[in-house]
Amino acid sequence: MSIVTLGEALGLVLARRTGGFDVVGDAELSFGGAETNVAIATARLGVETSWIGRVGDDAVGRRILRTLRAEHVEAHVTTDVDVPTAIMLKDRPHLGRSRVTYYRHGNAGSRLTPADVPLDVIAAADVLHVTGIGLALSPTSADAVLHAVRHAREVGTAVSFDVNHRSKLWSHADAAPRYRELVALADVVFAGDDEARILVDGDSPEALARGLQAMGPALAVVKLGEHGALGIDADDVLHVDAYRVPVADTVGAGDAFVGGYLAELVRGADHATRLRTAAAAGACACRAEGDWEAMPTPADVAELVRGGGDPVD
Ligand code: KDG
Repeated sequence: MSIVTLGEALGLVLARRTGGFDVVGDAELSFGGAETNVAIATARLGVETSWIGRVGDDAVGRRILRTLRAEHVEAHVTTDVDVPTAIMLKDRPHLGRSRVTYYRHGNAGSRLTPADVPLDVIAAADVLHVTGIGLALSPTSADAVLHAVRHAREVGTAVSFDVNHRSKLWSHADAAPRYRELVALADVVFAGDDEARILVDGDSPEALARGLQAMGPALAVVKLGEHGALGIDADDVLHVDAYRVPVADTVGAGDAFVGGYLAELVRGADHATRLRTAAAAGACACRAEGDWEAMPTPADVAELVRGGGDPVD
């Protein structure tokens, strides 16, 4: 029972005070990246997990690898000696407004190529998880994602795809055909309702999920943020409510949700359990600042599920 994710991890410089980096100098360093966030989530939930990516030969890259080791995520990385690991800045110009600025173009993660993908690692895993960010970063990164996905299909590793649209990286028009290609190759697809609408028409979460499922995947999950999620598998359509928790930061919640769902999927859990753990994991991730720091353990999930009742209709 194991999961491998593939994508970019990048340094994260997080302002500690409101005011914007124009004037605020007080910051902390961590890292982010949707695919490493999912990897940390599944590892904390007890699933053997690895991550495939490319980092620079620098302090940020080494910090990412050190943390992944500490989180029991096995990293299969290419170290790029020519360019640094990408970074992103996250600040709050004023109360209620959060701002992200990427410095990632041309940096290590974007230079991932098919040659960086260890096919044996994909063959050995039960699930390969990728996102639309890897498709957006560069043509070689998109090729690497597709190479990994095609190999997974050939060897019987299930493919998980989270649309994860990033409007700072590309437009809906450029992204839509690439997402369609990936959805058609996936066994399970995740999308926010706004992301699903890039690909299909639908006036309800169920219609959107059915539209995604009609493109190929057996399982389609539409994430609805504070309104929970709706998932379709072969037999049923289930809605799960979001767990109500005090929110410190919602970044990483979608990745925690995916991690919770995939951890239960590889264990062979039923649809309701997959969605319930996903919703609980997403809520846990909101309870502290940071991309991955608040990813839950099984005990955190169990505590929330016990305290919050059974939210699956
Ligand atoms: O899902 C969290 C990610 O958005 C964040 O960690 C950084 O990969 C990232 C991105 O492109 O936004």
